[in-house]
Amino acid sequence: MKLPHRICAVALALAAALAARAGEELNLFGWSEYVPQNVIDGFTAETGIKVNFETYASNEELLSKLVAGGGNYDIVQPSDYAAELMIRQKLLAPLDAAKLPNLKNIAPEFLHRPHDPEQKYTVPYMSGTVGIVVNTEKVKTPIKGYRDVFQAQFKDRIVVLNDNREIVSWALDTLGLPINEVTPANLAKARPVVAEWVKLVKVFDSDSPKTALTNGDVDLGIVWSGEAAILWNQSHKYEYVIPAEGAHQFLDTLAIPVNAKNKEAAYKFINYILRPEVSKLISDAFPYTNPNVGARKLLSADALANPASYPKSGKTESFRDIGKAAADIDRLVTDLKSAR
Ligand code: N2P
Repeated sequence: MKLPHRICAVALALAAALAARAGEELNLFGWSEYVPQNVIDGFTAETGIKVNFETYASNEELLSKLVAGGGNYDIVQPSDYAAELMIRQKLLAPLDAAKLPNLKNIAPEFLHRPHDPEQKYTVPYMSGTVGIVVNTEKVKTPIKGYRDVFQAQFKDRIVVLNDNREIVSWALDTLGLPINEVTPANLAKARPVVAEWVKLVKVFDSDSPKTALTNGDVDLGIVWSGEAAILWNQSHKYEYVIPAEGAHQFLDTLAIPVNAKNKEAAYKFINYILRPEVSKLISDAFPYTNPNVGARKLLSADALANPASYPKSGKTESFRDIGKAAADIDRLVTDLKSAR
């Protein structure tokens, strides 16, 4: 065989191998503004696995799809409390740790948390808090807690997450009630507080609450820490405050639904995400609290000094699965929002 023919044969074999892999796909259902496109593209370039990416903006959206048996996903990205519910309802596949050697990169304090004590179903993705962001060029009074945000003088100058569980937890914290004790009695106490608050809010947005601040629509808000971290990187006039009453700290995870069709591809993707250099790309785009020790070593001093990504102090607490009470929260906030 002459050389050009040999090259041709090699090319054909390669094309065939690629075609064989062309069928491989991965259906990812994750939070919006959380998984950068360059990470997905890097994975596809390396593995040939095509990633179909669908997004949601709340755990409740994810759960309503999955609990109803809908969707055909290979990876989902529940927060801790939603993962806890999914484990309880047997919606997640137990993980084979042998297929996730890069799990060793996760710092121990992010493992074996109450939602998954045996670390059997979930892999930490990013952590963060929900806190107050203030445009200090526009707001001159000190803002330390929820009550300082929800003042009549800030009517129509506030953005908050479009997330019922979050909003109710701020009211519970303000009343000094435990955020995971969502009893009818506590909800009755929270109701008038939330009723007042929703009237003051201009924008409810969980996808990109930073946008209302950058385009000058609002001057302060209660947002995911990564959103506040992006604002801080744009300008230090945006201050991040962990509410004095207490803040919700979340640990978002990656997990494989029990009925996933492409489990091998899912393992490959999760293990890929756990590489320090890949995890660093996530932090670059969405500067939440990175639980990956190797990735943290790759972050710049500036990134690590971002007060929203890596707050130095503040009282924080995690959400737990609250079972049926979640529906009570939804009803309460939906009611009050429609009455405003
Ligand atoms: C990303 C939202 C992140 C975190 N847009 C909420 N748990």
